[in-house]
Amino acid sequence: MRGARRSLGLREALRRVKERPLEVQQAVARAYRRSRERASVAENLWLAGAPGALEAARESLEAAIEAASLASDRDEAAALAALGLPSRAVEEVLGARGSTSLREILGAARRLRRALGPQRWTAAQVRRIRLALAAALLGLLGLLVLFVVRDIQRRMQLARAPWAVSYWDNAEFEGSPRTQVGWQSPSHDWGEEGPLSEVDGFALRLESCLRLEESGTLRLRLGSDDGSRAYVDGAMLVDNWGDHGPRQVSGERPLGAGAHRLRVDYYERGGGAQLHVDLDVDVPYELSPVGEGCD
Ligand SMILES: [Ca+2]
Repeated sequence: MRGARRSLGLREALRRVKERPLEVQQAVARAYRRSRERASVAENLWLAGAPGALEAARESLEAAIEAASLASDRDEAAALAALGLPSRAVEEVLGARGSTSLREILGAARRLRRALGPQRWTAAQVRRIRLALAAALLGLLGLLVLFVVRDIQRRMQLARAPWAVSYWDNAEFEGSPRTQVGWQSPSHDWGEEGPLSEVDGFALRLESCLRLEESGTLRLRLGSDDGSRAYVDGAMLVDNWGDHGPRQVSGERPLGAGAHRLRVDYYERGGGAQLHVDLDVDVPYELSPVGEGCD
């Protein structure tokens, strides 16, 4: 019997919890929901490249540990603790910030061990647990390398792409932008969705450097749903602001030779979302990332 014993599945563990006193059932259910919700939030934030994913993943793990601490025996505890086993994205988040997060993982593992309470593990079980922890840490280290490589790629893209795009998760540009990415083209039609996780209620600021070989005239047309505005060297050129469906507004301005800073602000309140930026200059020009000489 002892030799044939296998770890309990989560479904069986949750069934067993239903036989426990009501307050224990409720506490496990709360921790279970929180763990699942935070894991989902962590995954969304991670996919969006946004801050806060690490914290959400940690909260998911801690909620799972809380559920495990309420278990009646070690099999049930192990199954409930498995709630905190993060999905692939969350694992990357946990492994993404170098030694700090690895320390967090080790800390969580220690807390989990304490939460499981006094154990009478067999030597074989202890070996298996150690092997599993070692394998998990090795896997996380691999994911850490992967994340670092991805982050370098993102930064390189931002440095090369002509449009630097700052993203706010509200339509009012309130607070700091949540993330910054590089776009080759400023025009997008998101339909009923958005560029990241927010379907409605987001804002973008696009910045680029327009370099003219000689004096010329810039014609700029903004089509957007909802509002958008374009600025050249800090002065507004096109005003297409306000809550509205797809609408185009154009403007033009003579510009001297050299570098000019372009900025397009855009926000989406609800419903469909699109932004089209059409540039036309009657002399040779190029768009490049905003940087030295274009401030
Ligand atoms: Ca809209």
